[in-house]
Amino acid sequence: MAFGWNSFFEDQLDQIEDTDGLEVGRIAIELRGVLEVITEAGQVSVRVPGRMHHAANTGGELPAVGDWVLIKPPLRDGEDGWVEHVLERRSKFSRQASGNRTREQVVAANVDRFLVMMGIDGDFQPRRVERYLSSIREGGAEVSVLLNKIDLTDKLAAFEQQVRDVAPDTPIHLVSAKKTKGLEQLEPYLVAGQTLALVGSSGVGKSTLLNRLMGAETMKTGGVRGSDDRGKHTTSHRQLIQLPSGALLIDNPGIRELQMWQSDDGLEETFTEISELAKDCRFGDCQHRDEPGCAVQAALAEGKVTRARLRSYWKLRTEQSNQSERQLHQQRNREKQFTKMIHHTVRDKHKGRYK
Ligand SMILES: Nc1nc2c(ncn2[C@@H]2O[C@H](COP(=O)(O)OP(=O)(O)OP(=O)(O)O)[C@@H](O)[C@H]2O)c(=O)[nH]1
Ligand SMILES: [Mg+2]
Ligand SMILES: [Zn+2]
Repeated sequence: MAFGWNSFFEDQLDQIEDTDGLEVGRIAIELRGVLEVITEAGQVSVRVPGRMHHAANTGGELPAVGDWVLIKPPLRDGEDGWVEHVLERRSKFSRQASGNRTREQVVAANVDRFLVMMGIDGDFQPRRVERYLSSIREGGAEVSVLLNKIDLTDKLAAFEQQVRDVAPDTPIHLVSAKKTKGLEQLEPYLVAGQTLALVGSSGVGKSTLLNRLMGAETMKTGGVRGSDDRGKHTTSHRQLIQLPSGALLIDNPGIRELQMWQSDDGLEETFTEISELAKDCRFGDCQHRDEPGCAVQAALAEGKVTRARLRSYWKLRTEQSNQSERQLHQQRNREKQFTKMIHHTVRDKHKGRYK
């Protein structure tokens, strides 16, 4: 089994009691509730059974593109199969799902390295990169930044510096997907069995890059949109494909607004210079605002940390703690409803809704 299968997943099979009649596969596409799974026998359409939805706590446990699953294949042609088990993930990148509910959406699972893409055009917003880096690192994957469309400027150094300021410890690659420039820098990532994923706003050139790496027009690409119709995306669903090198690449629809799900450690790793300084603050819980003996404020006064950087640290910190509070609140509500839920499940079972 290719597609990134390795001993981490293989070992889990021994822990599962009854695998009779089940097949192993990796989720390659998710489209309106139907998952396309790549198995040794080919591609199979499967659905997520109701009991998995019921058992899901935050939504993050539900199978996502990149997950390895055990499936029950369809009995007849034209029918869908079912997901039976989701194998433990090596990494995940989650965000708060759009809408008001506190709900985790896994953008992609089991990704080794995310490529955060930004264009040198209307989309250029370095502050957004900090958000991506925090969320991705929290989920345990590596990350690099791709600054695309370098053919559109002759002031490249200035753009690059702005990205470096927000991603001091992250590999940054300057490329033009369309003009096939700088792509040789990505070769070390394109190792057989490694899974990469492209993320970024709509129109930054994710699918264009995928096509270049694929050497074929696999994905549809589109124009860059004005602010009036930002809701439209050229790529409408996530898709995992195997590149000629044997590496796997997940193309994602553009993310309009990345609301963080969790990013405690991710934040610390993204603002390393601030977390380093913070060790010398007088108070362990220093917010680096106006506390006495704050090493971060001292560095700010000396010009070693920029105000913009500190401001964005505060902003993401606050967002993160609000999010944690909401999650905690929801968890409590769930516990309260637990007995009620069991009741319902038992009743539904009696109605024969479950196989
Ligand atoms: N000038 C220039 N244009 C590019 C480059 N890469 C991509 N584009 C153009 O940018 C537009 C958007 O490209 P896509 O690849 O569809 O962007 P995407 O990130 O996949 O967008 P969504 O699928 O909506 O998320 C297309 O018109 C591409 O031709 C580049 O390096 N330079
Ligand atoms: Mg696309
Ligand atoms: Zn401090």
